[in-house]
Amino acid sequence: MDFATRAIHAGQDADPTTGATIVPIYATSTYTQAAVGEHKGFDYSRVANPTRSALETQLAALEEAEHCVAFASGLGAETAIAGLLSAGDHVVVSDDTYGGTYRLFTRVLERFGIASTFVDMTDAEAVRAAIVPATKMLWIETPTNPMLRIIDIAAMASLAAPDRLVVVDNTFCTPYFQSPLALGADIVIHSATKYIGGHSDAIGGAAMTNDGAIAENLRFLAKTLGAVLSPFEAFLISRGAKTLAVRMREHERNAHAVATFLSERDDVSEVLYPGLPSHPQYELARAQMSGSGGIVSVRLRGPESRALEFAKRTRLFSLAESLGGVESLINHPGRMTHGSIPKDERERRGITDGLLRLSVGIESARDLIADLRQALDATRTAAGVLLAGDPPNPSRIPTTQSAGAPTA
Ligand code: P1T
Repeated sequence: MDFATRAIHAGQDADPTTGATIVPIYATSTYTQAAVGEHKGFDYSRVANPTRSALETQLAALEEAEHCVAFASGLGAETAIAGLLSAGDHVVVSDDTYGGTYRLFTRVLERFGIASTFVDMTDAEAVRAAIVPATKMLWIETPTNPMLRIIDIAAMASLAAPDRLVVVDNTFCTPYFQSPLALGADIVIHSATKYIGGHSDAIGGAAMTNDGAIAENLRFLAKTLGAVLSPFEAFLISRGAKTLAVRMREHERNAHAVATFLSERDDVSEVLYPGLPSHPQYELARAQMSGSGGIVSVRLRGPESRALEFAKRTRLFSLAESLGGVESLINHPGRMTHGSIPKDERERRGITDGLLRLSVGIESARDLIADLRQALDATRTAAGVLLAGDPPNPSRIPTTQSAGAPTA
Protein backbone atom coordinates (compact mmCIF):
# COMPACT_ATOMS: atom_id res chain seq x y z
CA MET A 1 0.00 0.00 0.00
CA ASP A 2 1.13 3.53 -0.68
CA PHE A 3 2.05 5.97 2.08
CA ALA A 4 -1.20 7.98 2.00
CA THR A 5 -3.27 4.79 2.27
CA ARG A 6 -1.18 3.39 5.12
CA ALA A 7 -1.52 6.70 6.97
CA ILE A 8 -5.30 6.34 6.98
CA HIS A 9 -5.83 2.59 7.29
CA ALA A 10 -2.95 1.00 9.20
CA GLY A 11 -4.06 0.10 12.72
CA GLN A 12 -7.47 1.61 12.10
CA ASP A 13 -9.69 -1.47 12.06
CA ALA A 14 -13.27 -0.98 13.28
CA ASP A 15 -13.55 -1.26 17.04
CA PRO A 16 -14.09 -4.96 17.88
CA THR A 17 -16.65 -4.30 20.61
CA THR A 18 -18.86 -1.61 19.02
CA GLY A 19 -17.91 -1.40 15.36
CA ALA A 20 -16.87 2.26 15.81
CA THR A 21 -15.09 3.17 12.58
CA ILE A 22 -12.64 5.42 14.37
CA VAL A 23 -10.49 3.88 17.09
CA PRO A 24 -12.02 5.09 20.38
CA ILE A 25 -10.14 6.79 23.19
CA TYR A 26 -9.85 3.95 25.68
CA ALA A 27 -9.74 6.06 28.80
CA THR A 28 -8.98 3.28 31.19
CA SER A 29 -6.01 2.64 33.42
CA THR A 30 -6.82 -1.03 33.94
CA TYR A 31 -8.69 -4.02 32.48
CA THR A 32 -10.97 -6.54 34.19
CA GLN A 33 -9.61 -10.07 34.06
CA ALA A 34 -11.89 -13.13 33.86
CA ALA A 35 -9.45 -15.07 36.04
CA VAL A 36 -5.91 -14.29 37.15
CA GLY A 37 -3.90 -13.68 33.99
CA GLU A 38 -6.93 -14.29 31.76
CA HIS A 39 -7.49 -11.09 29.77
CA LYS A 40 -7.79 -9.76 26.23
CA GLY A 41 -4.15 -8.74 25.83
CA PHE A 42 -4.31 -5.67 28.06
CA ASP A 43 -3.77 -5.64 31.81
CA TYR A 44 -2.62 -2.10 32.73
CA SER A 45 -2.43 1.02 30.55
CA ARG A 46 1.17 1.88 31.37
CA VAL A 47 2.02 -1.43 29.67
CA ALA A 48 -0.46 -1.20 26.77
CA ASN A 49 -3.65 0.60 25.81
CA PRO A 50 -5.74 -0.10 22.68
CA THR A 51 -5.74 3.53 21.47
CA ARG A 52 -1.96 3.70 21.85
CA SER A 53 -1.50 0.26 20.25
CA ALA A 54 -3.51 1.39 17.22
CA LEU A 55 -1.28 4.46 16.87
CA GLU A 56 1.83 2.27 17.16
CA THR A 57 0.59 0.09 14.31
CA GLN A 58 -0.15 3.19 12.22
CA LEU A 59 3.26 4.81 12.86
CA ALA A 60 5.16 1.54 12.31
CA ALA A 61 3.43 1.29 8.92
CA LEU A 62 4.46 4.84 8.03
CA GLU A 63 8.15 4.16 8.77
CA GLU A 64 7.77 0.71 7.15
CA ALA A 65 9.05 -0.68 10.43
CA GLU A 66 8.05 -3.91 12.11
CA HIS A 67 7.76 -2.31 15.53
CA CYS A 68 6.84 1.03 17.05
CA VAL A 69 6.67 2.08 20.69
CA ALA A 70 4.89 5.35 21.46
CA PHE A 71 6.06 7.63 24.25
CA ALA A 72 4.78 10.64 26.17
CA SER A 73 7.13 12.96 24.25
CA GLY A 74 10.04 12.92 21.87
CA LEU A 75 12.34 13.24 24.84
CA GLY A 76 10.52 10.34 26.53
CA ALA A 77 11.42 8.24 23.48
CA GLU A 78 15.02 9.49 23.63
CA THR A 79 15.31 8.63 27.32
CA ALA A 80 14.04 5.11 26.70
CA ILE A 81 16.55 4.64 23.85
CA ALA A 82 19.29 5.90 26.15
CA GLY A 83 18.10 3.18 28.55
CA LEU A 84 19.51 0.63 26.08
CA LEU A 85 22.96 1.86 27.21
CA SER A 86 24.91 1.17 30.41
CA ALA A 87 27.42 3.10 32.52
CA GLY A 88 30.77 3.15 30.72
CA ASP A 89 29.19 3.32 27.28
CA HIS A 90 29.90 6.20 24.90
CA VAL A 91 27.72 7.84 22.25
CA VAL A 92 28.76 9.94 19.26
CA VAL A 93 26.08 12.58 18.77
CA SER A 94 25.59 14.96 15.88
CA ASP A 95 26.67 18.37 17.13
CA ASP A 96 23.63 20.23 15.86
CA THR A 97 20.70 18.62 17.65
CA TYR A 98 17.61 19.94 19.36
CA GLY A 99 18.74 21.69 22.57
CA GLY A 100 16.76 19.26 24.74
CA THR A 101 18.67 16.32 23.25
CA TYR A 102 21.95 18.06 24.06
CA ARG A 103 20.68 18.67 27.61
CA LEU A 104 19.70 14.99 28.05
CA PHE A 105 23.17 13.81 27.06
CA THR A 106 25.21 16.43 28.89
CA ARG A 107 23.19 17.04 32.06
CA VAL A 108 21.64 13.63 32.78
CA LEU A 109 23.23 10.72 30.91
CA GLU A 110 26.72 12.00 31.72
CA ARG A 111 25.83 11.70 35.46
CA PHE A 112 24.83 8.08 34.86
CA GLY A 113 28.24 7.32 33.38
CA ILE A 114 27.20 7.49 29.72
CA ALA A 115 29.68 9.75 27.93
CA SER A 116 28.97 11.56 24.71
CA THR A 117 31.04 13.31 22.07
CA PHE A 118 29.36 15.90 19.87
CA VAL A 119 30.72 15.87 16.34
CA ASP A 120 29.99 17.56 13.07
CA MET A 121 28.59 14.49 11.36
CA THR A 122 28.83 16.03 7.93
CA ASP A 123 32.54 15.19 8.37
CA ALA A 124 32.93 11.39 8.18
CA GLU A 125 36.58 11.61 9.27
CA ALA A 126 35.61 13.47 12.43
CA VAL A 127 33.05 10.78 13.21
CA ARG A 128 35.58 8.03 12.60
CA ALA A 129 38.01 9.79 14.94
CA ALA A 130 35.36 10.19 17.66
CA ILE A 131 34.48 6.48 17.72
CA VAL A 132 36.25 4.67 20.55
CA PRO A 133 35.95 1.06 21.74
CA ALA A 134 33.28 2.09 24.28
CA THR A 135 31.13 3.71 21.57
CA LYS A 136 27.83 1.85 21.46
CA MET A 137 25.65 4.27 19.56
CA LEU A 138 25.68 6.95 16.88
CA TRP A 139 22.93 9.53 17.38
CA ILE A 140 21.98 11.37 14.21
CA GLU A 141 19.56 14.17 13.63
CA THR A 142 19.10 14.99 9.95
CA PRO A 143 18.29 17.58 8.78
CA THR A 144 19.75 19.08 11.93
CA ASN A 145 17.84 21.47 14.17
CA PRO A 146 18.15 24.39 13.48
CA MET A 147 21.03 24.56 10.96
CA LEU A 148 19.43 22.10 8.50
CA ARG A 149 22.68 20.34 7.79
CA ILE A 150 22.30 16.95 6.13
CA ILE A 151 24.02 13.88 7.54
CA ASP A 152 24.64 10.91 5.27
CA ILE A 153 22.75 8.15 7.09
CA ALA A 154 24.05 5.29 4.95
CA ALA A 155 27.66 6.46 5.40
CA MET A 156 27.18 6.71 9.17
CA ALA A 157 25.57 3.27 9.27
CA SER A 158 28.53 1.72 7.50
CA LEU A 159 30.93 3.46 9.90
CA ALA A 160 28.95 2.12 12.87
CA ALA A 161 28.37 -1.43 11.71
CA PRO A 162 28.28 -4.05 12.99
CA ASP A 163 28.82 -3.29 16.69
CA ARG A 164 27.11 0.04 17.20
CA LEU A 165 23.50 1.11 17.03
CA VAL A 166 22.54 3.92 14.71
CA VAL A 167 19.67 6.08 15.94
CA VAL A 168 18.15 8.64 13.58
CA ASP A 169 15.85 11.43 14.70
CA ASN A 170 13.51 11.70 11.72
CA THR A 171 11.33 14.47 13.18
CA PHE A 172 12.10 17.10 10.52
CA CYS A 173 11.59 14.93 7.43
CA THR A 174 9.01 12.47 8.72
CA PRO A 175 8.74 9.09 6.98
CA TYR A 176 7.06 10.91 4.11
CA PHE A 177 10.39 12.38 2.99
CA GLN A 178 13.03 10.08 4.52
CA SER A 179 13.37 6.41 5.44
CA PRO A 180 16.33 5.98 7.79
CA LEU A 181 15.70 2.26 8.45
CA ALA A 182 16.09 1.54 4.73
CA LEU A 183 19.41 3.46 4.83
CA GLY A 184 20.80 1.27 7.62
CA ALA A 185 19.56 2.90 10.84
CA ASP A 186 18.63 0.56 13.69
CA ILE A 187 16.16 2.87 15.43
CA VAL A 188 14.17 5.87 14.22
CA ILE A 189 12.86 8.33 16.75
CA HIS A 190 10.27 11.06 16.38
CA SER A 191 8.93 13.94 18.29
CA ALA A 192 5.37 13.13 17.25
CA THR A 193 4.51 16.52 18.73
CA LYS A 194 5.69 17.98 15.41
CA TYR A 195 4.67 16.95 11.88
CA ILE A 196 3.26 13.54 12.77
CA GLY A 197 0.64 15.06 15.09
CA GLY A 198 0.72 18.16 12.95
CA HIS A 199 -1.70 20.45 14.80
CA SER A 200 0.30 21.71 17.82
CA ASP A 201 -2.25 20.17 20.16
CA ALA A 202 -0.46 17.11 21.55
CA ILE A 203 2.93 16.11 22.91
CA GLY A 204 4.17 12.66 21.96
CA GLY A 205 7.08 10.60 20.76
CA ALA A 206 7.78 7.32 19.01
CA ALA A 207 10.59 4.89 18.35
CA MET A 208 10.54 2.47 15.42
CA THR A 209 12.78 -0.48 14.64
CA ASN A 210 12.90 -3.71 12.64
CA ASP A 211 14.86 -5.47 15.37
CA GLY A 212 12.59 -7.58 17.59
CA ALA A 213 15.03 -7.65 20.51
CA ILE A 214 15.42 -3.85 20.49
CA ALA A 215 11.63 -3.46 20.29
CA GLU A 216 11.13 -5.79 23.25
CA ASN A 217 13.73 -3.88 25.22
CA LEU A 218 12.09 -0.54 24.37
CA ARG A 219 8.71 -1.87 25.52
CA PHE A 220 10.33 -3.00 28.75
CA LEU A 221 11.94 0.46 29.14
CA ALA A 222 8.66 2.24 28.33
CA LYS A 223 6.79 0.41 31.05
CA THR A 224 9.70 0.63 33.49
CA LEU A 225 10.65 4.30 32.98
CA GLY A 226 6.97 5.17 32.54
CA ALA A 227 7.00 7.95 29.90
CA VAL A 228 4.03 6.40 28.08
CA LEU A 229 1.60 8.20 25.79
CA SER A 230 -1.92 8.81 27.13
CA PRO A 231 -4.89 7.52 25.10
CA PHE A 232 -6.10 11.10 24.55
CA GLU A 233 -2.78 12.18 23.03
CA ALA A 234 -2.61 8.91 21.05
CA PHE A 235 -6.01 9.72 19.54
CA LEU A 236 -5.00 13.25 18.54
CA ILE A 237 -1.68 12.14 17.08
CA SER A 238 -3.34 9.32 15.16
CA ARG A 239 -5.94 11.70 13.74
CA GLY A 240 -3.20 14.11 12.70
CA ALA A 241 -1.01 11.40 11.17
CA LYS A 242 -3.79 10.42 8.76
CA THR A 243 -3.17 13.62 6.77
CA LEU A 244 0.63 13.52 6.97
CA ALA A 245 1.15 13.04 3.22
CA VAL A 246 -1.09 15.96 2.25
CA ARG A 247 0.38 18.26 4.88
CA MET A 248 4.02 17.46 4.10
CA ARG A 249 3.51 18.27 0.44
CA GLU A 250 2.02 21.64 1.35
CA HIS A 251 4.67 22.38 4.00
CA GLU A 252 7.35 21.75 1.43
CA ARG A 253 5.72 23.82 -1.30
CA ASN A 254 5.33 26.77 1.06
CA ALA A 255 8.80 26.40 2.58
CA HIS A 256 10.28 26.45 -0.90
CA ALA A 257 8.39 29.64 -1.74
CA VAL A 258 9.42 31.28 1.54
CA ALA A 259 13.07 30.25 1.17
CA THR A 260 13.16 31.58 -2.38
CA PHE A 261 11.58 34.87 -1.32
CA LEU A 262 14.02 35.32 1.57
CA SER A 263 17.04 34.47 -0.54
CA GLU A 264 16.16 37.29 -2.92
CA ARG A 265 16.14 39.94 -0.17
CA ASP A 266 19.23 42.10 0.22
CA ASP A 267 18.57 42.55 3.96
CA VAL A 268 18.84 38.79 4.58
CA SER A 269 22.37 37.47 4.86
CA GLU A 270 21.75 33.71 4.71
CA VAL A 271 18.90 31.31 4.04
CA LEU A 272 19.30 27.69 5.11
CA TYR A 273 16.96 25.29 3.33
CA PRO A 274 17.94 21.89 1.89
CA GLY A 275 15.76 22.49 -1.17
CA LEU A 276 17.76 25.52 -2.34
CA PRO A 277 20.59 24.77 -4.77
CA SER A 278 22.72 27.11 -2.61
CA HIS A 279 22.52 24.63 0.30
CA PRO A 280 26.01 23.15 0.75
CA GLN A 281 24.61 19.62 0.76
CA TYR A 282 21.92 20.06 -1.84
CA GLU A 283 22.96 16.94 -3.77
CA LEU A 284 23.06 14.74 -0.66
CA ALA A 285 19.67 16.08 0.39
CA ARG A 286 18.22 15.19 -3.01
CA ALA A 287 19.67 11.70 -2.84
CA GLN A 288 18.66 10.94 0.73
CA MET A 289 15.33 12.72 1.03
CA SER A 290 12.37 12.69 -1.33
CA GLY A 291 11.52 16.26 -0.29
CA SER A 292 13.09 19.15 1.58
CA GLY A 293 10.64 19.61 4.44
CA GLY A 294 9.02 22.66 5.93
CA ILE A 295 11.72 24.29 8.07
CA VAL A 296 13.70 27.30 6.87
CA SER A 297 16.37 28.98 8.98
CA VAL A 298 17.40 32.51 8.18
CA ARG A 299 20.01 35.02 9.26
CA LEU A 300 18.92 38.62 8.95
CA ARG A 301 21.36 41.38 8.29
CA GLY A 302 21.75 43.70 11.23
CA PRO A 303 22.14 43.25 14.98
CA GLU A 304 20.40 40.67 17.14
CA SER A 305 17.88 43.32 18.13
CA ARG A 306 16.62 43.27 14.56
CA ALA A 307 16.04 39.50 14.65
CA LEU A 308 14.20 39.83 17.96
CA GLU A 309 12.12 42.72 16.66
CA PHE A 310 11.33 40.81 13.46
CA ALA A 311 10.16 37.78 15.47
CA LYS A 312 7.82 40.08 17.40
CA ARG A 313 6.38 41.70 14.28
CA THR A 314 5.33 38.70 12.23
CA ARG A 315 1.58 38.18 12.52
CA LEU A 316 0.93 34.84 10.85
CA PHE A 317 4.20 33.33 12.09
CA SER A 318 3.56 33.00 15.85
CA LEU A 319 6.59 33.45 18.04
CA ALA A 320 6.70 30.04 19.70
CA GLU A 321 8.81 26.99 20.43
CA SER A 322 8.05 23.85 18.43
CA LEU A 323 7.47 23.23 14.73
CA GLY A 324 5.59 21.05 12.31
CA GLY A 325 2.03 22.26 12.95
CA VAL A 326 -0.32 23.49 10.24
CA GLU A 327 0.24 27.03 11.50
CA SER A 328 3.49 28.86 10.87
CA LEU A 329 5.84 29.49 13.79
CA ILE A 330 8.96 31.57 14.26
CA ASN A 331 11.61 30.76 16.84
CA HIS A 332 14.85 32.36 17.99
CA PRO A 333 16.95 29.22 18.60
CA GLY A 334 19.68 30.97 20.61
CA ARG A 335 17.24 32.24 23.20
CA MET A 336 14.50 29.64 22.93
CA THR A 337 14.85 26.03 21.76
CA HIS A 338 18.65 25.89 21.95
CA GLY A 339 19.11 28.09 25.01
CA SER A 340 20.40 25.10 27.02
CA ILE A 341 23.52 24.98 24.84
CA PRO A 342 26.28 27.29 26.13
CA LYS A 343 26.69 30.38 23.94
CA ASP A 344 30.19 29.56 22.67
CA GLU A 345 29.07 26.02 21.75
CA ARG A 346 26.01 27.45 20.01
CA GLU A 347 28.05 29.90 18.01
CA ARG A 348 30.48 27.20 16.97
CA ARG A 349 27.48 25.42 15.45
CA GLY A 350 26.32 28.54 13.66
CA ILE A 351 23.46 29.32 16.04
CA THR A 352 24.26 32.99 16.18
CA ASP A 353 22.12 35.68 17.78
CA GLY A 354 20.73 36.74 14.42
CA LEU A 355 19.48 33.28 13.47
CA LEU A 356 15.74 32.63 13.26
CA ARG A 357 13.99 29.36 12.49
CA LEU A 358 10.73 29.34 10.58
CA SER A 359 8.35 26.43 10.70
CA VAL A 360 6.43 27.12 7.53
CA GLY A 361 2.79 26.10 7.90
CA ILE A 362 0.19 25.28 5.30
CA GLU A 363 -1.52 28.66 5.09
CA SER A 364 -1.47 30.46 1.73
CA ALA A 365 2.15 30.99 0.66
CA ARG A 366 1.22 34.44 -0.61
CA ASP A 367 -0.04 35.48 2.83
CA LEU A 368 3.02 34.03 4.55
CA ILE A 369 5.37 35.90 2.23
CA ALA A 370 3.42 39.13 2.70
CA ASP A 371 3.76 38.68 6.47
CA LEU A 372 7.51 38.16 6.24
CA ARG A 373 7.85 41.09 3.87
CA GLN A 374 6.08 43.51 6.21
CA ALA A 375 8.21 42.38 9.17
CA LEU A 376 11.41 42.67 7.12
CA ASP A 377 10.48 46.11 5.83
CA ALA A 378 9.44 47.35 9.26
CA THR A 379 12.63 46.20 10.96
CA ARG A 380 14.88 47.32 8.15
CA THR A 381 14.31 50.86 9.34
CA ALA A 382 13.30 50.25 12.97
CA ALA A 383 16.53 48.42 13.70
CA GLY A 384 18.51 50.88 11.63
CA VAL A 385 20.02 48.22 9.42
CA LEU A 386 22.75 49.66 7.29
CA LEU A 387 22.89 47.88 4.01
CA ALA A 388 25.75 48.20 1.56
CA GLY A 389 24.94 51.30 -0.45
CA ASP A 390 22.56 52.77 2.14
CA PRO A 391 23.52 56.22 3.37
CA PRO A 392 24.40 56.23 7.07
CA ASN A 393 21.25 56.71 9.08
CA PRO A 394 21.89 59.29 11.79
CA SER A 395 18.55 58.67 13.47
CA ARG A 396 19.23 55.02 13.97
CA ILE A 397 17.84 53.90 17.33
CA PRO A 398 18.79 50.33 18.20
CA THR A 399 15.83 48.45 19.66
CA THR A 400 16.24 46.50 22.86
CA GLN A 401 14.20 43.59 24.01
CA SER A 402 14.23 41.31 26.99
CA ALA A 403 13.93 37.63 26.34
CA GLY A 404 12.77 35.09 28.88
CA ALA A 405 14.70 32.03 29.95
CA PRO A 406 14.59 29.11 27.52
CA THR A 407 11.52 27.07 28.38
CA ALA A 408 11.62 23.80 26.49
O1 P1T B 1 9.27 18.15 22.53
P1 P1T B 1 9.38 16.65 22.44
O2 P1T B 1 8.17 15.99 21.87
O3 P1T B 1 9.84 16.01 23.71
O4 P1T B 1 10.51 16.33 21.33
C1 P1T B 1 11.86 16.64 21.53
C2 P1T B 1 12.51 16.80 20.19
C3 P1T B 1 13.22 15.75 19.64
N1 P1T B 1 13.81 15.84 18.43
C4 P1T B 1 13.71 16.97 17.69
C5 P1T B 1 14.39 17.05 16.36
C6 P1T B 1 13.01 18.07 18.18
O5 P1T B 1 12.93 19.17 17.41
C7 P1T B 1 12.39 18.00 19.46
C8 P1T B 1 11.65 19.14 20.06
N2 P1T B 1 11.93 20.36 19.44
C9 P1T B 1 11.34 21.55 19.76
C10 P1T B 1 10.48 21.74 20.77
C11 P1T B 1 11.77 22.67 18.89
O6 P1T B 1 11.11 23.73 18.86
O7 P1T B 1 12.79 22.51 18.21
